[in-house]
Amino acid sequence: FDADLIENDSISENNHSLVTAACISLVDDFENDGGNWHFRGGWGITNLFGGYQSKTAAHSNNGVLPYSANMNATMTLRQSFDLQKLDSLTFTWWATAYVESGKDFCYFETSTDSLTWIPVSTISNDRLEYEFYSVTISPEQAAIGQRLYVRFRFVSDSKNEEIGVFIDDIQFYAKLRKMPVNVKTVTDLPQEWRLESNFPNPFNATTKISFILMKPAQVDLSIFNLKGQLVEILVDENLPPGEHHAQWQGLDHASGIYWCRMRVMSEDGRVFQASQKMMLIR
Ligand SMILES: [Ca+2]
Ligand SMILES: [Ca+2]
Repeated sequence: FDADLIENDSISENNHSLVTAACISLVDDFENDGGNWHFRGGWGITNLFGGYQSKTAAHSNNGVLPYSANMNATMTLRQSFDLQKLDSLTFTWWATAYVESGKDFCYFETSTDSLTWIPVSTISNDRLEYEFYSVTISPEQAAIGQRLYVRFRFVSDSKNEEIGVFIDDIQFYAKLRKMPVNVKTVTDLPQEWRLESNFPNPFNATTKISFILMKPAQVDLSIFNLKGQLVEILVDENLPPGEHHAQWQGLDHASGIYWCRMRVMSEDGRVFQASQKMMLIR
């Protein structure tokens, strides 16, 4: 895995408190081996067919076509995640599938004990091109020490075997729980807005910035370079409560670190500000 630790600082001007959060972004493009995964019942790595953007991909029958009847093959990530430390965990991947419709399936499943598994996403059948999948898990009621395990599971019935399922460029994006520097002050933080970490980060062409408003507010979301110069204004308007998204196209800009700054003016005139670092890699 390529692991990046990205620090975000979010500062509330009115409360003199500092909240820090970190993100861990992990990517597996299967170009080396399948060492991050525990394969059972058929899954394996293949370069016999095109992967997503490059050759190697995981295949539901180790590159052998067609797949077998009565398969129950699993590809389980060796790493598990401590749910207590996470605010959210997002899994994304690219997949293409040619399987008997309504009879043979590929699921993405999660478990907290690696015994009982719950399907949370199904890879659709007969896609001519790789399709993007995204699953976000928000572990709000995690018990102390509770971990999350993830796997892909391919099942086939007794007849009509087809080409199978290819999966590539799996990404895990873990947003770590915010660690308050001063707990007493942080409990007084107004829960009126939140700037989420942009995704992906680092990014190459486009990154998505999300924020949440609990109440209507005037929002200014702008990009600055490291010299503090304004690069682009993404949002400058009155917005209703809810989750909002903005995209920043990095194509016209040089590689490097940029700041995304969110200023929120609430209806009673209070101003809050938060910034986060974004890395553009061209
Ligand atoms: Ca690949
Ligand atoms: Ca079948």
